[in-house]
Amino acid sequence: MPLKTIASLDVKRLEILDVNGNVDKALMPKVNDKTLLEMYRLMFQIRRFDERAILLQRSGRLGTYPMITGQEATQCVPPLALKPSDWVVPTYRGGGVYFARGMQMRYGLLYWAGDDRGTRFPDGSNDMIFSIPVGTHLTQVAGLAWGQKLKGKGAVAVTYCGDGTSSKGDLHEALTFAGQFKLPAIYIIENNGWAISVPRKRQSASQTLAQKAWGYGVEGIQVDGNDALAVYKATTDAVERARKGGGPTLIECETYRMSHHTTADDATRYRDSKEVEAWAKRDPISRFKLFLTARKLWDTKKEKALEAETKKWIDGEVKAYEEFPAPNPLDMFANNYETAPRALIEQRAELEELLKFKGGARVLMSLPPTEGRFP
Ligand SMILES: Cc1ncc(C[n+]2csc(CCOP(=O)(O)OP(=O)(O)O)c2C)c(N)n1
Ligand SMILES: [Mg+2]
Repeated sequence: MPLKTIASLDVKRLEILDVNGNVDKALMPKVNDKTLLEMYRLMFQIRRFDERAILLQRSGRLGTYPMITGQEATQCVPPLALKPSDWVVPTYRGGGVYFARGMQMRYGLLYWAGDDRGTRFPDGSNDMIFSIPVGTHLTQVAGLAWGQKLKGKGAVAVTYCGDGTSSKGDLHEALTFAGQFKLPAIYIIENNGWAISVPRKRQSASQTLAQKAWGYGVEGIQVDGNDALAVYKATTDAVERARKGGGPTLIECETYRMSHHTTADDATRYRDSKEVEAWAKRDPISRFKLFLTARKLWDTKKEKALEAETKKWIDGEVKAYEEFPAPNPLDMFANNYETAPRALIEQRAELEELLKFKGGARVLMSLPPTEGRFP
């Protein structure tokens, strides 16, 4: 007797816009021209911002920076399916998410200069700063979604993690919880092909990352993450379901990290340039431009105007970032504890004393390594 099939997996992949700008009309989501143009503006501007941030880092004007290029659709489009009052927690690579959520990018730069004043969100925003330890936010977002469910006002919580991070236990715990409590949570796996130097193939034996959803009673779908229309449809569907009490969704956006892991990495040491060239042909911005042009929504004149506007915007953000008053070194002790432990109180007092002397901070920097100063 053959065994009975008691459950089966049916993993779907959503693709709407091909690399030549052609659309699968049957799958085309309802989206007005204004939103389409906004998608393009966001993706275009964050690409230019990324290029400038890299130049700033290379010329010593910015700290380590994680590149976004190639992932613009996955990052900039889901926020368009949300309300400002929803909750969003991206990863450290999520500059495009924050930008689409209305963050002033001078703060994005400030953050990567090591200044915690860079975590400034638009007034009224519920969004949160990412965690550098990968995946630790995933269970917190289940908690956020649970809070929203209890409040009953229909808000959703959206979060991101990388393909590498999807191997961590955090996602297992978060999805178990989100599935069981039918939470209004959306988990986007930003599968960019690499976790630093580990390729997706070596990351997990799972055929897709989307299918992990089935293990937890969560809806799951794989999406062409370089296809802004597919990302928009998958997110709007998931948001609608979540707002109606239909529970969580896991969306695997298959995209590609076109650049290094961060400015501290050299991807040419571990990956084949042919792979990068192949993905360049699947660029999310160029195919969207072809689509807009065919719809008569875009032309070279508009492109030129956007280019000029973008340069002006970035110049302004960089100027504002570089003109920020220097931080008070004592700020590093703020906002960590409600009641600071004694060691920190002593260290703060020590620094305060040193800062009373001219060049005091420099004296501190030139002290020998921690040896002998900490038990
Ligand atoms: C808990 C933890 N372990 C290790 C690291 C070091 N680390 C930083 S990024 C990264 C790879 C993450 O890859 P992925 O999740 O695919 O995200 P991507 O950088 O590709 O966006 C690792 C292992 C970390 N930040 N946190
Ligand atoms: Mg990755």
